[in-house]
Amino acid sequence: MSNNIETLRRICPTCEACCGLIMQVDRDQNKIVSIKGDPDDHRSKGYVCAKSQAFNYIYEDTERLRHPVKKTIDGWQEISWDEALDTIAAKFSHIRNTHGKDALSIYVGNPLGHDFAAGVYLQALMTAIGTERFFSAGTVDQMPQQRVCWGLIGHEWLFPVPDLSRTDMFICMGANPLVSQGSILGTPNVKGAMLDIQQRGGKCVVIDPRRTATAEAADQHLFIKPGTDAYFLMAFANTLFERNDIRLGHLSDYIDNVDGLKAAVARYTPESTASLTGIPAQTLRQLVTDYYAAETAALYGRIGLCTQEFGLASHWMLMVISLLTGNFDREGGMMLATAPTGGSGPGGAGDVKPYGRWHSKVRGVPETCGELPASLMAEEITATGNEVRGLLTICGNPVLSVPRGDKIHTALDTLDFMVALDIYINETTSQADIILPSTVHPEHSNIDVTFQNFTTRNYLSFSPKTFEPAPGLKDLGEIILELAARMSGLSRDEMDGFIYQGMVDMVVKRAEEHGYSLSADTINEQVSGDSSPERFADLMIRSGPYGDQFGHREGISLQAIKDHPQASMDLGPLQQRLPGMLRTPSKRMDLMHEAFANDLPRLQQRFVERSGQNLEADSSNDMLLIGRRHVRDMNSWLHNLKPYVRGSNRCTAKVNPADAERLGLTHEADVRVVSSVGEAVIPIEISDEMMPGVVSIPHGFGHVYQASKQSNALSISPGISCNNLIDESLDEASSTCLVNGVPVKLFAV
Ligand SMILES: Nc1nc2c(c(=O)[nH]1)N[C@H]1C(S)=C(S)[C@@H](COP(=O)(O)OP(=O)(O)OC[C@H]3O[C@@H](n4cnc5c(=O)[nH]c(N)nc54)[C@H](O)[C@@H]3O)O[C@H]1N2
Ligand SMILES: Nc1nc2c(c(=O)[nH]1)N[C@H]1C(S)=C(S)[C@@H](COP(=O)(O)OP(=O)(O)OC[C@H]3O[C@@H](n4cnc5c(=O)[nH]c(N)nc54)[C@H](O)[C@@H]3O)O[C@H]1N2
Ligand code: SF4
Ligand SMILES: [Mo]
Repeated sequence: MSNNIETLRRICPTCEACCGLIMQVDRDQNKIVSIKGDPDDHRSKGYVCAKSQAFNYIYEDTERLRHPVKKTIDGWQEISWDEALDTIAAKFSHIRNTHGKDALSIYVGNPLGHDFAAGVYLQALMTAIGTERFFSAGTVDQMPQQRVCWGLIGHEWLFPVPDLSRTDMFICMGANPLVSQGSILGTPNVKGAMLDIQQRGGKCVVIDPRRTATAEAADQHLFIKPGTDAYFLMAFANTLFERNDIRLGHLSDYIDNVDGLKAAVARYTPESTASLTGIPAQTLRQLVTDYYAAETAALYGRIGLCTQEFGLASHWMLMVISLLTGNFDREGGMMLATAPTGGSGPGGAGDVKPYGRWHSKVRGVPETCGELPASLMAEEITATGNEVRGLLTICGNPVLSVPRGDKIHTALDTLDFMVALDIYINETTSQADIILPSTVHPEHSNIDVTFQNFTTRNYLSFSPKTFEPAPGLKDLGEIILELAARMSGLSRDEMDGFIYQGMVDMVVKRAEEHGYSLSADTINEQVSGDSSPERFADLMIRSGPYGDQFGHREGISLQAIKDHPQASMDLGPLQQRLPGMLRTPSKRMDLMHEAFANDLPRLQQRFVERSGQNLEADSSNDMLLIGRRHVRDMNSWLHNLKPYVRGSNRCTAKVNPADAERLGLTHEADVRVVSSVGEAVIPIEISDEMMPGVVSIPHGFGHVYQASKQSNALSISPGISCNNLIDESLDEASSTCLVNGVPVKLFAV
């Protein structure tokens, strides 16, 4: 080790927890020597998980791309940035001019959320391309929550989070934050937070078809049959009405249609839903009693509630129950973060209806919040007479992460031209004609703008650039900007200037809303940052809820967090934000908004169909498939890193001993899993952590495409892709893919 060692602080960029890290960096070797949790980080207090090293392993991975490449008959060939960007712009423009804008398509994956600059410029590129065929990981993720937040609060990105540090009761449905490290629940060390609740005399309850690590840490775990949460929650609400104890609290003057909601849930009682959900009526009634007895309670749900048949209805009911019991927007309940980069005032009314403005071309599925369901990619790409001819993927691996990934892989063969902005040649990007790699986290600065909106404690963070990038690399934001500019017939600087000007106009407007005047000249004089994206962040922070308003008051700026001894600055506990932040056109909350009300007939129809089905008593091979996350995975993209794929195979099917016995399955032997669209053979794990009738297989595996250049993923942990077993079924109310509660049959091999 050299003597030129520097100690740096940054935020871990790998998941939403955003833990604070201390790194030792060898300046001579351009290497990170060690990464540890920062004990002085006010949120994580030294906590880190196994993936805290991931961004360094990625930085060092020799198979990571470090130059733009194009596909030739002789394999991948390095090309210059100018050639790459000019070719892409020319090809995409040609397709658009010849076949219209919807002959182009975009898929955006999850890691983009961890790159502030890329997020800023993405909007410009989407506008420049203008396609209705926009897909993202969001439709295999949080889309029901977006539509619920839009419907009730008028803002699709203002999500309630459980106020863990002050709640007396935490009910966690369809989430496993001890493994996922929390999603739309920004708390490093959820296990510690749950322990604190218990030590204060509070209670934690997990409702999940699997007894997860989170369930193990809770006081109570209830098995629920996959896809039935909406009925459970409607029966929960019904019980509130039965008790005649509705407490609307400080929002009572802003909530409409309580009686309509009461009528809508009337038929769903603890008794009428018990056989469907698998939760006995008495257990549900006791839970409601406990929930009321708790001074404050946070009722939270995540992926298992989103990506299922009634994702929207489930999340709608979560929010409604919080509202009916005064647990919404109050300490200890479900609250809204106040992000330092966000708007603080009333803002524009949500007059744009982010639903059904256009439809998918093949089966006419309505867009939700600007997106079509990712599982429809294959059929949209190959739509006869209306094909997608040019595709751009950004930080995404839909071939593994989206239902019918195999079909998507085949559909990609039919494209005239495909471009991937990605750091690896993997199952998806190997189908591209050009791949543009970008710098990775140690090579650019970052601000966790997205996740500051989902936190349980308000903060502002900044991660400095650690190393100068390898010579062949550009930042992802820069690449997106260059493409947006070329697609708009502008120079890079002109495009950047337009975006900057748009932000300045927004800041001037924010100032007006807050009753002070601010000129563009003052802003231009004062704004600071080492790059355009940093200056954008400075504009947002200074005009935001804690900002110095460019000298109009004491407050923070980008420089303040750069000067801070830690990578994250404490901005205090969550605050009450309603009714001030209500952005619905009426500035009120309608419990029977059409987003939910229109789904009631479908709920009722399925209730009738499913009632009477009793999985445990079933002697057939029918099972319901759910997912599973492991602490060393991150969807599909960490499987080339040896430290994270060593050890036993995690891509197994887990079933309950009773099912194993009935179906003649032996622990660690293979089982054949057959669905309506595919089949796979996979080792079985028998565990009573599974609810009878339910089988769990993780996603993100299936590294079997030989064109991929991830040799460790291919050789050490190929696994199978459960998404090849999952069809294009949707939660129709939110156009979200259904990856939990999928009917499959199991057969001993
Ligand atoms: N069956 C099932 N399917 C699921 C889920 C499930 O629970 N069950 N979960 C869903 C969820 S929640 C999500 S979010 C999606 C994820 O879906 P995706 O985001 O499409 O999938 P990932 O596998 O995370 O792919 C990430 C891609 O980003 C690239 N990448 C990583 N870091 C960087 C970077 O710094 N720069 C660039 N340019 N590229 C980078 C990786 O190489 C990889 O190609 O999967 C969904 N799929
Ligand atoms: N280690 C690791 N961490 C991750 C990721 C990863 O891949 N690996 N991915 C990241 C991403 S992109 C996201 S979005 C988050 C997701 O964060 P979480 O939502 O916390 O993660 P999951 O483990 O998918 O939790 C979903 C839970 O829902 C349960 N479930 C399935 N079906 C149902 C149902 O019908 N009803 C109920 N009540 N429960 C059901 C499953 O058993 C599972 O325990 O995790 C993030 N963190
Ligand atoms: S919990 Fe998330 S942010 Fe914290 S160390 Fe692990 S991957 Fe990084
Ligand atoms: Mo996700």
